[in-house]
Amino acid sequence: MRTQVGIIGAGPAGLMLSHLLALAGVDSVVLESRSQSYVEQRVRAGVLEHDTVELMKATGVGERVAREGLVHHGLELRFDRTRHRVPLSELTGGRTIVVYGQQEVVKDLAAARRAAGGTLLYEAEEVALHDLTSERPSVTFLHEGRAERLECDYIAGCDGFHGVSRPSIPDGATTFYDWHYPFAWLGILATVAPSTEELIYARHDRGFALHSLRSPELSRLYLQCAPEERIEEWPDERIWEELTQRFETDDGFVLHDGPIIEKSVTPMRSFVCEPMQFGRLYLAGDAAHIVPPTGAKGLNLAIFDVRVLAAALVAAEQHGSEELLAGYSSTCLERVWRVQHFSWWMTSMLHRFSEPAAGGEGVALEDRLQESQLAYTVRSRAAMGALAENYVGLPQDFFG
Ligand code: FAS
Ligand code: PHB
Repeated sequence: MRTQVGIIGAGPAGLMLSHLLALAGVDSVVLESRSQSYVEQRVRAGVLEHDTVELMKATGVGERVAREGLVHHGLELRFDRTRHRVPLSELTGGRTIVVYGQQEVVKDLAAARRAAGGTLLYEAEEVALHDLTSERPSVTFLHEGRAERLECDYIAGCDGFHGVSRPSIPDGATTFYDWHYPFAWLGILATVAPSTEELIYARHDRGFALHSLRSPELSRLYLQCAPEERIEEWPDERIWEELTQRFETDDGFVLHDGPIIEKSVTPMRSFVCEPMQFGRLYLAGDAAHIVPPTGAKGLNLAIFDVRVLAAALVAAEQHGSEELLAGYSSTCLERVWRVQHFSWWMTSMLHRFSEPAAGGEGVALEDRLQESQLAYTVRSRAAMGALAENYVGLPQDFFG
């Protein structure tokens, strides 16, 4: 098999890259190790930045997100039993976020690739990358029982954190920045109408909680738990009891509970691989960086990467210029570190890092710092503006 760009992974990064390349007349083949149904049902992100949605609309895959996506103009910070609204659009010249499930984005992109005659090979096994520093890198894999070799000009590693691309780079050619947080998120999907119009980020002595949503009938909620937490220890009643406590207010907020149809525990880490390229292999999305989901940034950052990569690959394939490709990693890393900082900042402001001391004695200094950060953020227009502009997503050309 032969193509111009071999893409490993059919998540949001791989599919958007294949889509953008096709629009510019550059050929690609996408190899995905899981089945189509698995990839299109995997519950992950739910918040899309302003520019992610604008890109979907501008490239012909925005019809359904425009129809079914929930446009939000604000979010709530909740602490000390009190609500504080952050008017995102007012503070950012009208920019918004859209609540629309990641699996819906993946479905829309995959459907567009199929409609355009794109090559998406699911259940590709034993994917291995070769000759990354040559002019003709290749990928070998097993598909429908046949051994295949895909010859390419370039390879895009869009296979997530646990993929094969990043480990294909020789030791020493990259530097890893890696930090594990001392907690995780227990996430649920419940068939109950959301108890809120906008997302609620709650800081509580018992730990963080987030009320998000997927539709007027489907709620998505998360609570801070221990990294080694086991789902079996969390029957539905215990989850709703804990969430009810963490969202309590003095003005009578009621959290509606209902049947839980999905439960998962997500570890929290900040990870960056520098540079995001080796030879003719270019890493994008979770293959190169992981952010804690508190800032709702992972998917949006993956889309930013492939926007930059698509333009660079088109310039190389159609104009023979590798200048943009040479600058791919440094261009992305400016935004990657900004988003890393914002996600760490949101996580640090809203999660408990220490066990609540019995009877409040010896409350940790960090608790006081968090309370001060929150109190300042909801009173200072400047601080709230900084949160808002990062949350809706900085403009694509923010770093020039
Ligand atoms: P993905 O992991 O999505 O896709 C990689 C693909 O590669 C997968 O389909 C995988 O099966 C495939 N693959 C792996 N190994 C392979 C191999 N050897 N060969 C072939 N294929 C292979 N981000 C947000 O922006 N907003 C949010 O609200 C948000 N919430 C989140 C909530 C949770 C619980 C989690 C876990 C993450 C959340 N994220 C959020 C982050 C998340 O969305 C990721 O950043 C996003 O999936 C990254 O997309 P990709 O880089 O395409 O990687
Ligand atoms: C989600 O809806 O899944 C979601 C929303 C906001 C976050 C993380 C996840 O910060």
